[in-house]
Amino acid sequence: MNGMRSPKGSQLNTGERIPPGQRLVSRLPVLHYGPIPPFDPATWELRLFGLVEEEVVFSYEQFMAPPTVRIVADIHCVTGWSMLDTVWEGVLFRELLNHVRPQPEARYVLIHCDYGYTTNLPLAALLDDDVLLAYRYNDEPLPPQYGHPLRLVVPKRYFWKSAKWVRGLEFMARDRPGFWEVRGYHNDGDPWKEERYGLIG
Ligand SMILES: Nc1nc2c(c(=O)[nH]1)N[C@H]1C(S)=C(S)[C@@H](COP(=O)(O)O)O[C@H]1N2
Ligand SMILES: [Mo]
Repeated sequence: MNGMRSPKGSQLNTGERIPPGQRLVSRLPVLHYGPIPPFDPATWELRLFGLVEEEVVFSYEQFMAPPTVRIVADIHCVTGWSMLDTVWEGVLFRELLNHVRPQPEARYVLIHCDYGYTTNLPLAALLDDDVLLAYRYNDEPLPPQYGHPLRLVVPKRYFWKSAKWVRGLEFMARDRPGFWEVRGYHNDGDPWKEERYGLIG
């Protein structure tokens, strides 16, 4: 496509940032299953449940209170596009552990979204310093199609793990595959290892 490639010089610089089998795009494509959910700040909540000492429910206002961080991340979609230097602001996932205490057996998290979309990650992976629950993108409020009011951003995994419209975090002792993981996508989804598809399907 026209205008999708960087000029020659910067392509050399950015080449080592593009995992195998990926091509660069300059705008974030909109990709999801199903419709964009409606948002009502009065009824929206984020639920932290499962293997936690005590369940926590954040209202929209409460969730906006913890300190904000800003990350610049390269993201890679399993369908083959990559985008460099995306800018996200929100709350670090690991900051949530100041608000909820996972039980010692909790080793995995299932992310629950509106309309039943889910994705699974090891708790350890979510504690990385670049994993964010984001509510701003490129210095603007997160647009509805990109997950408003809240999405997960996990730069080290293919982008289907970066769940939009997040409503619940379920702490679990055993791993449980999410929406795409059940349908044949790889359980881990590391772009640098080209973990696109799993063993099922
Ligand atoms: N809730 C929800 N989150 C989702 C999806 C979805 O279908 N529902 N699709 C995933 C996939 S497959 C991709 S590639 C990215 C796309 O994010 P974007 O539309 O912001 O580029 O969202 C991910 N998060
Ligand atoms: Mo995707």
